[in-house]
Amino acid sequence: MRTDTIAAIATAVSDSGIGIIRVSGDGAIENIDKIYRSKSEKKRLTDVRSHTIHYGFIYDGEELIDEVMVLVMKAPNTYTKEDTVEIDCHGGILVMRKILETVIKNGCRLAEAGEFTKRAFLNGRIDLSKAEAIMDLIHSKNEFALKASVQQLKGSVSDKVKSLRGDILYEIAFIESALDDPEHISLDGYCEKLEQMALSVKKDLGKLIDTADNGKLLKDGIHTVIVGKPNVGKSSLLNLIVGEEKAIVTSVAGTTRDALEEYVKLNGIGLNIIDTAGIRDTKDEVERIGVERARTYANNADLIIYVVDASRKLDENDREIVKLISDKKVIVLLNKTDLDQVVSDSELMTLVSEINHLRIIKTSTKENIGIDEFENVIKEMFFGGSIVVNDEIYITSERHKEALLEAYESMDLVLKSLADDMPEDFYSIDLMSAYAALGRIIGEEVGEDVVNEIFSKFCMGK
Ligand SMILES: Nc1nc2c(ncn2[C@@H]2O[C@H](COP(=O)(O)OP(=O)(O)OP(=O)(O)O)[C@@H](O)[C@H]2O)c(=O)[nH]1
Ligand SMILES: [Mg+2]
Repeated sequence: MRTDTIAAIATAVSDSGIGIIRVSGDGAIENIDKIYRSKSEKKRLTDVRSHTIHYGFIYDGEELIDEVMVLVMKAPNTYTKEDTVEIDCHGGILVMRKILETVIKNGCRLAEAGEFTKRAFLNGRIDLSKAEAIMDLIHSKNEFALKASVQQLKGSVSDKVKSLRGDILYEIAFIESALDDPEHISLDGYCEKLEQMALSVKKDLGKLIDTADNGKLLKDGIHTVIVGKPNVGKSSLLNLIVGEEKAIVTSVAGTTRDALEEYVKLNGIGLNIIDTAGIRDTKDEVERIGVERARTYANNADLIIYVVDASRKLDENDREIVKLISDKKVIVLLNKTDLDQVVSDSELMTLVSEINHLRIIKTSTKENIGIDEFENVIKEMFFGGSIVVNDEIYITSERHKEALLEAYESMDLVLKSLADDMPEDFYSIDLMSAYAALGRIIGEEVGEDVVNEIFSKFCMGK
């Protein structure tokens, strides 16, 4: 069956040095041949060898559009495993669009977002976890994210998943054969062997799941929200961490109204850090909305930085804030310690006693005191002090984590059935579920809707 031929601009749609129009499908070479003319006008792209580059011009009928280089790559050694042509043109927006239009007029259709990579997946060149890794790689915001996605693209996640699935499948097959042919295959003593295997698979799954939370935080950054009463130094802190005067700082309480978000890197850890309006009861309509937003952001945060002004008495607003954040990871900054301290250590301890996950640091954003300690504390709080980004496999996708958790639970059920002396077909049902759950990570046993959802997040031309 012939596939339709898709085309898209593969480079950023902005004025740049070169632009690339990418074309893939059975008609790729023929279609582009219709609009390509070599200098001598004798060369036909349909005759050239695979993986070669050709200089020439793109014409729309008799109208010359651009001077180009054309790459011809025949299936199957291409990104999509289909015949692929790339047109390198001059990188003007208008030129790229005109070439794309001409390509489409000549038998191609506009590709959907991620459709090239989707074809690579559907044609079996990459599995789903690798396709996701390609997308992560493009969107990487820091070195960890980049490293983790390259590892995943190289197959770290799929290899591990495939090997675990292999182990599980072996047992399923063994049980099935033994049940089919009890005369020749005995299940005597098998339970101990299966138990060993189930324990070992469960342990491996547990290890992978444990990397998921850190993996996700390292990849996306820690969602950090600065909260506190008005005028305690929240915006000053943001500016200090970011290293720029991003937020307005004044001595007027209620300066920050709208939340302000910045991405910063501290010791290799990404923080999505949000400065919010000081929380207090207020009649001012605009400020009130700001305070509401602060509460919402605080609710969704991975980390709260609660700033307290050491030079002013604690009050009802502080108690209110503590209630809001008591089940979060919180770093309390006792700020303005360069001034006379009005808040005693014991008063502060009493105030924050209901917060479970807590560190307190004395700071002065004015004199840059305590900020180094603050950075170290973040590391300790989230990564046990050290971040090892070597060859360990990190799970960075929520989708993968869910599948691993499901497989983990199924293995647990296998162990339970063993402990309860259940009949063998009970084991195979749960082994099958674990096998299927793991299959979803690499794209086996996923529905079309999941596949479409994943690829729709890609950019055009990828
Ligand atoms: N002495 C001293 N003053 C500080 C310190 N940090 C901030 N300030 C001052 O405190 C005032 C308020 O600072 P901001 O950073 O605007 O405080 P905020 O918490 O963002 O205030 P709102 O946006 O109104 O909620 C400014 O005049 C700052 O210069 C500090 O560590 N020591
Ligand atoms: Mg502020």
